[in-house]
Amino acid sequence: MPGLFVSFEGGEACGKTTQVARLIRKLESLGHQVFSIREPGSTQAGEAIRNLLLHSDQGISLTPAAELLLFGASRAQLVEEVIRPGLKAGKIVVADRFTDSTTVYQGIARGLELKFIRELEEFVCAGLRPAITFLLDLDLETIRNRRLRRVRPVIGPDRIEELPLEFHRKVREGYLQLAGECPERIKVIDAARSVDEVEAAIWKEINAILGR
Ligand code: Z5A
Repeated sequence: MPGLFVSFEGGEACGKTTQVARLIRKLESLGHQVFSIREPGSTQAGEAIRNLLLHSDQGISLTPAAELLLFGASRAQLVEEVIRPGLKAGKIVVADRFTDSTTVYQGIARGLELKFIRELEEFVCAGLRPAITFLLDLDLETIRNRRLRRVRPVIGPDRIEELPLEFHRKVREGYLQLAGECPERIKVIDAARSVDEVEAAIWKEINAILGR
């Protein structure tokens, strides 16, 4: 496909939203056609699923299997409605989370079967995957501090953020394990540095891809 697909991954409050916005601004200033998406969400159906998964009282008792399938449903809609058309039109698509989140959160941290998760990914994405993924790696203590400082709308922590520290430790280790398995695609970025330093590290990689 002619466009470029970029994704950002990491534990909560690692700086994805901040860096996605900066990357979009920089690419636009250089004349690229670019847009961002977030997962779950970024379609009408996806945003409704997001609310159910993360915020609504109706989602509190979701089982791990139901959770997995809902993340998959949101992604299926997003891939067909937004990502593929964008890439076909030659645009740069920047995703705040994609399939690696499911592998790590539902597979490695929740313990659902990884083989089925890969099959589901293939069913939903049919070979579509980011050309490059930035894993913003952050230790749990810094995550905690950033969470406390974060200015949040009144809704408070989401259902997954409220899971115990042990879950979030598995998330961090899971991401690093995945990055070790896919070193060509997943670039580990030390996200404990300043916003400007993280941005510069990301730009170095993107610039190299755009220059090819
Ligand atoms: N999930 C899943 O389980 N399975 C899936 O398949 C998918 C998702 C797709 C979605 O939440 C939840 O769903 C997520 C995983 C799960 N739950 N968790 N945990 P989300 O992606 O919408 O939200 P999040 O992951 O919790 O991220 P966030 O809260 O939006 O944070 P962020 O985007 O990574 O960070 P930020 O908002 O840019 O920054 C956080 C704060 O730190 C903010 O105050 C910034 O100003 C500050 N910040 C950012 N960078 C820096 C630096 N470098 N230094 C100092 N301070 C900084």
